[in-house]
Amino acid sequence: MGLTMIDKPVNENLSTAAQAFPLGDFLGAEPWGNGHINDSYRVQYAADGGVVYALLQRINHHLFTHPQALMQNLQRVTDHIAAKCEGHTLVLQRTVEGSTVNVDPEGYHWRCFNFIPDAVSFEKVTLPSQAYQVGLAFGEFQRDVANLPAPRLNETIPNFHHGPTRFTALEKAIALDVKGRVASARAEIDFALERKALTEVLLNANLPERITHNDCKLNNVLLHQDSGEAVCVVDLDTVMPGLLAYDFGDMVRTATCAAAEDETDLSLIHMEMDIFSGLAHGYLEATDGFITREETELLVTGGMFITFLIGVRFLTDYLQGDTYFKIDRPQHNLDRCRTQFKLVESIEAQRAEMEALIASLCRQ
Ligand code: GN1
Ligand code: MG
Repeated sequence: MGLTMIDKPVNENLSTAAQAFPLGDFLGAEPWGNGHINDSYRVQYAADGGVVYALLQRINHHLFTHPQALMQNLQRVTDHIAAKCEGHTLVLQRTVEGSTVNVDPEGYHWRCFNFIPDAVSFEKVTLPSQAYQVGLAFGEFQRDVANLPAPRLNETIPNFHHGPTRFTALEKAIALDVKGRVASARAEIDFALERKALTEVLLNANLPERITHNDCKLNNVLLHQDSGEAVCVVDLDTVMPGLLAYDFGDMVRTATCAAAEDETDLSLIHMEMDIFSGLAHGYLEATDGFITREETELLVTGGMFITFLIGVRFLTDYLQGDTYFKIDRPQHNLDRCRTQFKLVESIEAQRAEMEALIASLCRQ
Protein backbone atom coordinates (compact mmCIF):
# COMPACT_ATOMS: atom_id res chain seq x y z
CA MET A 1 0.00 0.00 0.00
CA GLY A 2 1.50 3.34 -1.01
CA LEU A 3 1.28 6.31 1.26
CA THR A 4 0.49 9.16 -1.07
CA MET A 5 1.84 12.58 -0.28
CA ILE A 6 -0.87 15.16 -0.40
CA ASP A 7 -0.32 18.70 -1.66
CA LYS A 8 0.38 21.48 0.78
CA PRO A 9 -1.18 23.26 2.56
CA VAL A 10 -3.77 20.50 3.00
CA ASN A 11 -0.99 18.09 3.80
CA GLU A 12 0.18 19.92 6.91
CA ASN A 13 -3.34 20.42 8.13
CA LEU A 14 -4.10 16.80 7.39
CA SER A 15 -1.21 15.45 9.41
CA THR A 16 -1.95 17.82 12.30
CA ALA A 17 -5.57 16.71 12.26
CA ALA A 18 -4.62 13.04 12.06
CA GLN A 19 -2.36 13.47 15.07
CA ALA A 20 -5.07 15.19 17.05
CA PHE A 21 -6.85 11.83 17.26
CA PRO A 22 -4.85 9.62 19.63
CA LEU A 23 -5.00 6.37 17.71
CA GLY A 24 -1.26 5.69 17.54
CA ASP A 25 1.78 7.11 15.79
CA PHE A 26 0.66 8.72 12.55
CA LEU A 27 2.29 7.00 9.56
CA GLY A 28 0.60 8.50 6.50
CA ALA A 29 -2.57 9.05 4.52
CA GLU A 30 -4.04 8.38 1.11
CA PRO A 31 -7.10 9.91 -0.58
CA TRP A 32 -10.12 7.68 -0.10
CA GLY A 33 -13.47 7.26 -1.85
CA ASN A 34 -15.14 9.15 -4.68
CA GLY A 35 -17.19 11.80 -2.91
CA HIS A 36 -17.90 15.06 -4.74
CA ILE A 37 -17.98 17.24 -1.62
CA ASN A 38 -15.78 16.45 1.39
CA ASP A 39 -12.14 15.34 1.29
CA SER A 40 -11.61 11.85 2.69
CA TYR A 41 -8.40 10.04 3.56
CA ARG A 42 -7.56 6.65 4.89
CA VAL A 43 -4.98 7.31 7.58
CA GLN A 44 -2.58 4.86 9.07
CA TYR A 45 -1.20 4.73 12.60
CA ALA A 46 1.27 2.42 14.29
CA ALA A 47 -0.27 1.08 17.47
CA ASP A 48 0.32 -1.91 19.72
CA GLY A 49 2.94 -3.37 17.42
CA GLY A 50 0.58 -3.31 14.45
CA VAL A 51 -1.14 -0.89 12.10
CA VAL A 52 -4.46 0.82 12.74
CA TYR A 53 -6.52 2.52 10.03
CA ALA A 54 -9.04 5.32 10.36
CA LEU A 55 -11.08 7.48 8.01
CA LEU A 56 -10.22 11.16 8.31
CA GLN A 57 -12.47 13.70 6.62
CA ARG A 58 -12.30 17.42 6.05
CA ILE A 59 -15.78 18.90 6.04
CA ASN A 60 -16.55 21.23 3.14
CA HIS A 61 -17.92 24.14 5.18
CA HIS A 62 -18.69 26.15 2.05
CA LEU A 63 -21.69 23.83 1.61
CA PHE A 64 -22.12 22.51 5.12
CA THR A 65 -22.09 25.97 6.60
CA HIS A 66 -22.73 24.84 10.19
CA PRO A 67 -20.22 22.05 10.83
CA GLN A 68 -21.04 21.98 14.55
CA ALA A 69 -24.74 21.37 13.88
CA LEU A 70 -23.75 18.68 11.39
CA MET A 71 -21.47 17.00 13.92
CA GLN A 72 -24.21 17.11 16.53
CA ASN A 73 -26.48 15.18 14.15
CA LEU A 74 -23.72 12.72 13.39
CA GLN A 75 -23.02 12.06 17.04
CA ARG A 76 -26.67 11.40 17.80
CA VAL A 77 -27.22 9.21 14.76
CA THR A 78 -24.05 7.12 15.10
CA ASP A 79 -24.63 6.62 18.85
CA HIS A 80 -28.22 5.56 18.23
CA ILE A 81 -27.24 3.07 15.55
CA ALA A 82 -24.30 1.67 17.51
CA ALA A 83 -26.57 1.02 20.47
CA LYS A 84 -28.97 -0.96 18.26
CA CYS A 85 -26.84 -2.79 15.79
CA GLU A 86 -24.58 -5.74 16.07
CA GLY A 87 -21.58 -5.73 13.79
CA HIS A 88 -19.64 -2.76 12.48
CA THR A 89 -21.05 0.73 12.68
CA LEU A 90 -19.46 4.15 12.28
CA VAL A 91 -18.01 5.55 15.50
CA LEU A 92 -16.74 9.12 15.82
CA GLN A 93 -13.27 9.26 17.32
CA ARG A 94 -12.33 11.86 19.93
CA THR A 95 -9.30 14.11 20.18
CA VAL A 96 -7.15 14.25 23.28
CA GLU A 97 -9.34 17.14 24.44
CA GLY A 98 -12.44 15.01 23.97
CA SER A 99 -13.76 16.77 20.87
CA THR A 100 -15.08 15.04 17.74
CA VAL A 101 -13.41 17.64 15.52
CA ASN A 102 -10.04 19.22 14.98
CA VAL A 103 -10.29 22.71 13.49
CA ASP A 104 -7.32 23.69 11.32
CA PRO A 105 -5.82 27.20 10.94
CA GLU A 106 -8.00 27.79 7.86
CA GLY A 107 -11.12 27.03 9.83
CA TYR A 108 -11.81 23.59 8.31
CA HIS A 109 -13.27 20.97 10.61
CA TRP A 110 -11.65 17.53 10.47
CA ARG A 111 -13.33 14.48 11.93
CA CYS A 112 -12.29 10.90 12.22
CA PHE A 113 -14.15 7.58 12.06
CA ASN A 114 -13.11 4.02 12.78
CA PHE A 115 -12.18 2.27 9.56
CA ILE A 116 -14.69 -0.47 8.70
CA PRO A 117 -12.60 -3.55 7.89
CA ASP A 118 -13.10 -6.07 5.06
CA ALA A 119 -15.69 -3.87 3.40
CA VAL A 120 -15.94 -2.49 -0.11
CA SER A 121 -18.18 -0.05 -1.92
CA PHE A 122 -19.19 -0.28 -5.55
CA GLU A 123 -19.51 2.23 -8.35
CA LYS A 124 -21.86 -0.06 -10.23
CA VAL A 125 -24.06 -3.03 -9.51
CA THR A 126 -23.90 -6.02 -11.79
CA LEU A 127 -26.13 -8.48 -9.94
CA PRO A 128 -29.67 -8.21 -8.56
CA SER A 129 -28.36 -9.83 -5.37
CA GLN A 130 -26.04 -6.85 -4.83
CA ALA A 131 -28.92 -4.44 -5.40
CA TYR A 132 -30.92 -6.44 -2.88
CA GLN A 133 -28.18 -5.81 -0.29
CA VAL A 134 -28.16 -2.11 -1.10
CA GLY A 135 -31.94 -1.85 -0.67
CA LEU A 136 -31.70 -3.80 2.56
CA ALA A 137 -28.90 -1.59 3.93
CA PHE A 138 -30.61 1.76 3.37
CA GLY A 139 -34.00 0.36 4.39
CA GLU A 140 -32.52 -0.91 7.65
CA PHE A 141 -30.85 2.42 8.19
CA GLN A 142 -34.19 4.24 7.83
CA ARG A 143 -35.82 1.77 10.20
CA ASP A 144 -32.99 2.10 12.74
CA VAL A 145 -33.17 5.90 12.90
CA ALA A 146 -36.97 6.07 12.75
CA ASN A 147 -37.22 6.22 16.54
CA LEU A 148 -34.32 8.55 17.21
CA PRO A 149 -35.38 10.49 20.32
CA ALA A 150 -36.30 14.20 19.97
CA PRO A 151 -35.30 16.90 19.17
CA ARG A 152 -35.66 17.04 15.39
CA LEU A 153 -32.32 16.71 13.59
CA ASN A 154 -30.66 19.86 12.29
CA GLU A 155 -31.09 20.50 8.57
CA THR A 156 -27.46 20.39 7.51
CA ILE A 157 -28.30 21.81 4.07
CA PRO A 158 -31.73 23.45 4.16
CA ASN A 159 -34.10 22.56 1.30
CA PHE A 160 -31.66 19.90 0.15
CA HIS A 161 -34.24 17.87 -1.80
CA HIS A 162 -36.82 20.63 -2.05
CA GLY A 163 -37.81 20.52 -5.72
CA PRO A 164 -39.18 24.07 -6.13
CA THR A 165 -36.13 25.64 -4.42
CA ARG A 166 -33.74 23.72 -6.67
CA PHE A 167 -35.78 24.59 -9.73
CA THR A 168 -35.85 28.27 -8.87
CA ALA A 169 -32.05 28.15 -8.58
CA LEU A 170 -31.91 26.69 -12.08
CA GLU A 171 -34.24 29.35 -13.48
CA LYS A 172 -32.08 32.03 -11.91
CA ALA A 173 -28.91 30.50 -13.34
CA ILE A 174 -30.52 30.44 -16.80
CA ALA A 175 -31.60 34.08 -16.51
CA LEU A 176 -28.19 35.29 -15.30
CA ASP A 177 -26.12 33.08 -17.60
CA VAL A 178 -22.94 34.25 -15.85
CA LYS A 179 -20.65 32.00 -17.87
CA GLY A 180 -22.42 32.33 -21.22
CA ARG A 181 -23.17 28.60 -21.18
CA VAL A 182 -26.94 28.65 -21.69
CA ALA A 183 -26.62 28.24 -25.45
CA SER A 184 -24.56 25.07 -25.00
CA ALA A 185 -27.18 23.51 -22.72
CA ARG A 186 -30.35 24.42 -24.61
CA ALA A 187 -31.64 20.84 -24.97
CA GLU A 188 -31.07 20.08 -21.28
CA ILE A 189 -32.71 23.34 -20.22
CA ASP A 190 -35.77 22.55 -22.34
CA PHE A 191 -35.90 19.05 -20.91
CA ALA A 192 -35.91 20.48 -17.39
CA LEU A 193 -38.52 23.17 -18.11
CA GLU A 194 -40.91 20.56 -19.56
CA ARG A 195 -40.77 18.63 -16.30
CA LYS A 196 -41.09 21.44 -13.78
CA ALA A 197 -44.29 19.91 -12.38
CA LEU A 198 -42.36 16.87 -11.19
CA THR A 199 -40.71 19.04 -8.52
CA GLU A 200 -44.03 19.37 -6.66
CA VAL A 201 -45.48 15.86 -6.79
CA LEU A 202 -43.97 14.41 -3.62
CA LEU A 203 -44.47 17.63 -1.65
CA ASN A 204 -48.16 17.65 -2.51
CA ALA A 205 -48.70 14.00 -1.57
CA ASN A 206 -48.92 14.57 2.17
CA LEU A 207 -46.29 11.97 3.00
CA PRO A 208 -44.98 11.65 6.57
CA GLU A 209 -41.72 13.36 7.50
CA ARG A 210 -39.07 10.77 8.35
CA ILE A 211 -35.40 10.75 9.16
CA THR A 212 -33.66 9.94 5.92
CA HIS A 213 -30.13 9.55 4.67
CA ASN A 214 -30.57 11.85 1.66
CA ASP A 215 -27.48 10.66 -0.18
CA CYS A 216 -28.32 7.02 -0.90
CA LYS A 217 -25.75 6.59 -3.60
CA LEU A 218 -24.70 3.08 -4.28
CA ASN A 219 -21.15 3.92 -3.20
CA ASN A 220 -22.38 5.00 0.21
CA VAL A 221 -23.07 1.38 1.21
CA LEU A 222 -20.29 -0.90 2.40
CA LEU A 223 -20.63 -4.59 1.55
CA HIS A 224 -18.53 -7.34 3.05
CA GLN A 225 -15.73 -8.12 0.60
CA ASP A 226 -16.22 -11.92 0.87
CA SER A 227 -19.88 -12.53 1.63
CA GLY A 228 -21.21 -9.53 -0.32
CA GLU A 229 -23.60 -8.81 2.54
CA ALA A 230 -24.31 -5.23 3.55
CA VAL A 231 -22.18 -4.08 6.50
CA CYS A 232 -23.35 -0.49 7.00
CA VAL A 233 -24.13 2.74 5.23
CA VAL A 234 -21.75 5.70 5.32
CA ASP A 235 -21.66 9.41 4.43
CA LEU A 236 -24.12 10.55 7.06
CA ASP A 237 -23.71 14.32 6.63
CA THR A 238 -27.09 14.79 5.03
CA VAL A 239 -29.04 12.62 7.47
CA MET A 240 -31.94 14.87 8.38
CA PRO A 241 -35.72 15.11 8.05
CA GLY A 242 -36.92 13.95 4.64
CA LEU A 243 -39.17 11.57 2.72
CA LEU A 244 -38.55 7.86 2.29
CA ALA A 245 -39.03 8.32 -1.45
CA TYR A 246 -35.96 10.55 -1.63
CA ASP A 247 -33.76 7.75 -0.38
CA PHE A 248 -35.29 5.02 -2.47
CA GLY A 249 -35.10 7.41 -5.41
CA ASP A 250 -31.37 7.90 -5.02
CA MET A 251 -30.88 4.14 -4.92
CA VAL A 252 -32.80 3.82 -8.17
CA ARG A 253 -30.71 6.62 -9.66
CA THR A 254 -27.34 5.14 -8.76
CA ALA A 255 -27.88 1.38 -8.69
CA THR A 256 -30.17 0.54 -11.60
CA CYS A 257 -27.95 2.08 -14.27
CA ALA A 258 -24.61 0.36 -14.77
CA ALA A 259 -23.00 3.35 -16.49
CA ALA A 260 -21.07 5.99 -14.58
CA GLU A 261 -22.77 9.21 -13.51
CA ASP A 262 -20.50 11.09 -15.93
CA GLU A 263 -20.65 8.62 -18.84
CA THR A 264 -20.53 10.44 -22.18
CA ASP A 265 -21.95 7.58 -24.26
CA LEU A 266 -25.63 8.10 -23.53
CA SER A 267 -26.59 4.88 -25.29
CA LEU A 268 -25.33 3.13 -22.14
CA ILE A 269 -27.80 4.89 -19.85
CA HIS A 270 -30.69 2.62 -19.04
CA MET A 271 -32.76 1.66 -15.99
CA GLU A 272 -32.23 -2.11 -15.58
CA MET A 273 -35.39 -3.83 -14.46
CA ASP A 274 -33.76 -6.88 -12.85
CA ILE A 275 -31.52 -4.64 -10.76
CA PHE A 276 -34.53 -2.54 -9.79
CA SER A 277 -36.28 -5.72 -8.72
CA GLY A 278 -33.38 -6.68 -6.44
CA LEU A 279 -33.37 -3.21 -4.93
CA ALA A 280 -37.12 -3.21 -4.32
CA HIS A 281 -37.02 -6.66 -2.72
CA GLY A 282 -34.31 -5.63 -0.26
CA TYR A 283 -35.81 -2.25 0.52
CA LEU A 284 -39.37 -3.48 1.08
CA GLU A 285 -38.14 -6.36 3.21
CA ALA A 286 -36.23 -3.97 5.50
CA THR A 287 -39.03 -1.42 5.76
CA ASP A 288 -41.89 -3.91 6.11
CA GLY A 289 -44.25 -2.91 8.91
CA PHE A 290 -42.94 0.66 8.98
CA ILE A 291 -43.44 2.07 5.48
CA THR A 292 -47.02 3.13 4.68
CA ARG A 293 -48.98 2.24 1.58
CA GLU A 294 -48.93 5.85 0.39
CA GLU A 295 -45.16 5.84 0.66
CA THR A 296 -44.78 2.62 -1.31
CA GLU A 297 -47.01 4.00 -4.05
CA LEU A 298 -44.64 6.91 -4.60
CA LEU A 299 -41.32 5.08 -4.53
CA VAL A 300 -40.99 4.98 -8.30
CA THR A 301 -41.92 8.66 -8.47
CA GLY A 302 -39.08 9.12 -5.96
CA GLY A 303 -36.70 7.51 -8.47
CA MET A 304 -37.85 9.81 -11.23
CA PHE A 305 -37.83 12.87 -8.99
CA ILE A 306 -34.39 12.41 -7.44
CA THR A 307 -32.77 11.57 -10.77
CA PHE A 308 -34.36 14.68 -12.24
CA LEU A 309 -33.41 16.80 -9.24
CA ILE A 310 -29.75 15.77 -9.29
CA GLY A 311 -29.72 16.45 -13.04
CA VAL A 312 -31.14 19.91 -12.34
CA ARG A 313 -28.43 20.51 -9.73
CA PHE A 314 -25.65 19.45 -12.14
CA LEU A 315 -27.13 21.69 -14.83
CA THR A 316 -27.39 24.63 -12.43
CA ASP A 317 -23.80 24.15 -11.33
CA TYR A 318 -22.65 23.97 -14.95
CA LEU A 319 -24.43 27.24 -15.74
CA GLN A 320 -23.06 28.89 -12.60
CA GLY A 321 -19.47 27.97 -13.41
CA ASP A 322 -18.94 24.73 -11.43
CA THR A 323 -18.83 26.14 -7.95
CA TYR A 324 -20.41 23.19 -6.12
CA PHE A 325 -19.47 19.75 -7.46
CA LYS A 326 -15.83 18.85 -7.95
CA ILE A 327 -15.06 18.58 -11.67
CA ASP A 328 -12.25 17.00 -13.70
CA ARG A 329 -13.05 18.51 -17.10
CA PRO A 330 -14.79 21.65 -18.42
CA GLN A 331 -18.16 20.08 -19.33
CA HIS A 332 -18.16 17.58 -16.49
CA ASN A 333 -21.34 18.87 -14.87
CA LEU A 334 -23.13 19.05 -18.21
CA ASP A 335 -22.13 15.44 -18.94
CA ARG A 336 -23.47 14.46 -15.52
CA CYS A 337 -26.70 16.30 -16.18
CA ARG A 338 -27.12 14.48 -19.50
CA THR A 339 -26.82 11.03 -17.93
CA GLN A 340 -29.39 11.97 -15.29
CA PHE A 341 -31.90 13.26 -17.80
CA LYS A 342 -31.43 10.21 -20.03
CA LEU A 343 -32.08 8.05 -16.99
CA VAL A 344 -35.23 10.03 -16.19
CA GLU A 345 -36.49 9.15 -19.67
CA SER A 346 -35.68 5.51 -19.15
CA ILE A 347 -37.56 5.47 -15.83
CA GLU A 348 -40.50 7.28 -17.43
CA ALA A 349 -40.64 4.59 -20.12
CA GLN A 350 -40.63 1.73 -17.59
CA ARG A 351 -42.62 3.38 -14.87
CA ALA A 352 -45.75 1.24 -15.14
CA GLU A 353 -43.76 -1.97 -14.93
CA MET A 354 -41.75 -0.68 -11.96
CA GLU A 355 -44.88 0.37 -10.10
CA ALA A 356 -46.54 -2.97 -10.80
CA LEU A 357 -43.55 -4.74 -9.32
CA ILE A 358 -43.66 -2.64 -6.14
CA ALA A 359 -47.41 -3.23 -5.83
CA SER A 360 -47.00 -6.99 -6.21
CA LEU A 361 -44.24 -7.09 -3.59
CA CYS A 362 -46.42 -5.10 -1.18
CA ARG A 363 -49.26 -7.64 -1.56
CA GLN A 364 -47.04 -10.58 -0.59
C1 GN1 B 1 -22.78 14.57 -3.72
O1 GN1 B 1 -20.42 13.73 -1.80
P1 GN1 B 1 -21.19 12.75 -2.57
O2 GN1 B 1 -20.53 12.45 -3.86
O3 GN1 B 1 -21.54 11.51 -1.76
C2 GN1 B 1 -23.99 15.37 -3.23
C3 GN1 B 1 -25.26 14.57 -3.46
C4 GN1 B 1 -25.38 14.23 -4.94
C5 GN1 B 1 -24.13 13.50 -5.38
C6 GN1 B 1 -24.16 13.26 -6.87
C7 GN1 B 1 -23.86 17.16 0.07
O4 GN1 B 1 -22.62 13.43 -2.90
O5 GN1 B 1 -26.38 15.32 -3.08
O6 GN1 B 1 -26.50 13.41 -5.15
O7 GN1 B 1 -22.94 14.23 -5.07
N1 GN1 B 1 -23.86 15.69 -1.81
C8 GN1 B 1 -24.08 16.93 -1.38
O8 GN1 B 1 -23.25 12.27 -7.21
O9 GN1 B 1 -24.46 17.84 -2.11
MG1 MG C 1 -20.41 9.73 -0.73
